[in-house]
Amino acid sequence: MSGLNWGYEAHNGPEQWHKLYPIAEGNFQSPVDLNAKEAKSDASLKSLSIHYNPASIKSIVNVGHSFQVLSEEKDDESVVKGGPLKATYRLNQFHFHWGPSDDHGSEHTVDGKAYSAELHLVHWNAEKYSSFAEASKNLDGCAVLTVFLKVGNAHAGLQKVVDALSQVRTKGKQAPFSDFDPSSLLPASKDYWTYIGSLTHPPLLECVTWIIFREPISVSPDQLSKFRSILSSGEGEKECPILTNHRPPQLLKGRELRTSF
Ligand code: B30
Ligand code: ZN
Repeated sequence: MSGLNWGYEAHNGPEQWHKLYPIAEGNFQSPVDLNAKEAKSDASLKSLSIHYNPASIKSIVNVGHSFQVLSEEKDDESVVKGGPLKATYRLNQFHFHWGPSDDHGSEHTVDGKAYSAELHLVHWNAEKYSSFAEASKNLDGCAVLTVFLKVGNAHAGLQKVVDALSQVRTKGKQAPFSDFDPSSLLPASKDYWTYIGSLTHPPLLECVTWIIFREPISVSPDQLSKFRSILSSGEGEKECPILTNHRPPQLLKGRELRTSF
């Protein structure tokens, strides 16, 4: 495994990452299992305040291990605050994790059970830091709003994202993607789990306040299969679809796992 080509296969996957990224064996790694036995309900947790401006969303890009929808970062137009957060966190991008079949693909699990896929809305602390890169070096640097995807009916908001995937089929491709409201991907209930952890792939930095919604959104088998149709290979290379991109749960190692419910 060389520095640039970590991935999700046996030779470069989650079990190998610690060789180049020793923090993989740290005390604040993600994802984790959201276990009812470990979780403590915390009545003092405030409700979340989430404001997204569809005009902040600018483009979609294939990054080789996934695709990401990018938000403009120059202002506080799309932010989350409240809940466990002590600052306002600005939206940087959102992306998904999935698996080779519909029955697993989420990173976090609930009482040992995986969902089909997982959405990460990635934010950084723009009150204290000047970029995502700088923020990610600090424990209070990032906040990831997380939504589970459960296989069932097609999701209308998600379909707009799925329809754009044909424009970013190969690694490195980027296309305009605008006027999308990320709130359309949130569940009705804002009940959540929260804990302190890390980015879920290299560089695995321990910088994330995880906020994970209890209620999943739906995704159809056809929508999920389109996630798996994008390629980790570049244009003109041998076609290699991204069939899986989720890290398994890591140990909680004494961390607090709180619920708003
Ligand atoms: S996650 O939400 O914990 N899965 C990064 C951001 C979010 C997560 C994991 C990693 C990260 O490293 N971001 C900055 C550098 N990245 C771009 C990216 O956002 O994610 C470089 C890259 O590798 O393309 Cu993937
Ligand atoms: Zn992620």
